[in-house]
Amino acid sequence: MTVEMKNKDIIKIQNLEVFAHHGVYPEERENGQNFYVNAQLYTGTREAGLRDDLNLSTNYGEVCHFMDCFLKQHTWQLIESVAEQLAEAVLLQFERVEALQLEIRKPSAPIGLPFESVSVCVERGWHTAFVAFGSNLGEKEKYIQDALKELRSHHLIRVGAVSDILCTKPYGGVKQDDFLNGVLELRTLLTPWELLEFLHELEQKAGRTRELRWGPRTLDLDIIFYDDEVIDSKELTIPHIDMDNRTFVLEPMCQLAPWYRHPVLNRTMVQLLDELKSVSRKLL
Ligand code: A4P
Ligand code: MG
Repeated sequence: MTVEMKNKDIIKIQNLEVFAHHGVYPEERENGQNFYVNAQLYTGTREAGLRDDLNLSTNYGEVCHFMDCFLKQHTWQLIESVAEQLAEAVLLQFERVEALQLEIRKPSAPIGLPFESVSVCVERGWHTAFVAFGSNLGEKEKYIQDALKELRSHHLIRVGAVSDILCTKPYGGVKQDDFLNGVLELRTLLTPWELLEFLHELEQKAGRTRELRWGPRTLDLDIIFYDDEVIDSKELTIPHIDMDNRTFVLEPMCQLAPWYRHPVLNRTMVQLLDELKSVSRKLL
């Protein structure tokens, strides 16, 4: 999966030298060695460039000092961990950085053969997801509000706009109580699978049991979109497989992002809702 780079502008840092204590062997962790960091920060530079104003950009000096401190303060065995943790820390610390490519080089790795350098490269960034929520059992409103609170307190998730909460008739043929439904937008550093896992945890916290497909539930959290990704796997289908047949998803989506285009159906949310309504009219 590649990070969506909406911004093509790059601030590049090459071969920042940091003396630190990462390594599998105890002597590496004790004695330390030089690491070299190459970073490409994806961050809009146009406004700052036009106005010649550092406040509108990311200060590369601050980024270098931050990376130097971070790598010195921690100790990991693997340069995979160094890269992973440093990428996350930079993305959390510098809000204008949307994504980054990071290479951690370790030219003095204890390999016992002549070599120039080993390195790990990662590409990480913020992703935008739309999550639909629904409840039709027990304290419906409370389950939804509790989930929103948990989502807001996850350090790798930034909840943005939340739609109105609608009362909707059950869809899918199972006789059951009315639903409360809505959609929220979030930005996250989690992968789609990690986000799904967290949503499942929240469903479990709400006492969700899975007895009947499409049956009553205390809390249902579905990923509708994750950037423009198209994912078909055993546990996850993105865009959500049935969203275009559900007014209780399309109406809140139209409130949040009417212009958003479904990456497979190639229709905006407004178009999908209009089409669904005209099909239902024809069926009446
Ligand atoms: N899964 C695959 N893709 C996704 C995705 N994009 N987001 C997998 C979330 N989960 C996804 O879901 C079963 C499995 O789907 C998950 O374990 C996950 O790996 P589930 O929520 O456990 O099972 P379910 O809810 O019984 O089935 P399903 O098909 O997910 O039902 P839905 O789509 O959740 O619909 N009527 C109204 N008015 N409002 C509603 O909210 N909801 C449903 C259930 C029926 N009728 C409704 C409503
Ligand atoms: Mg579900």
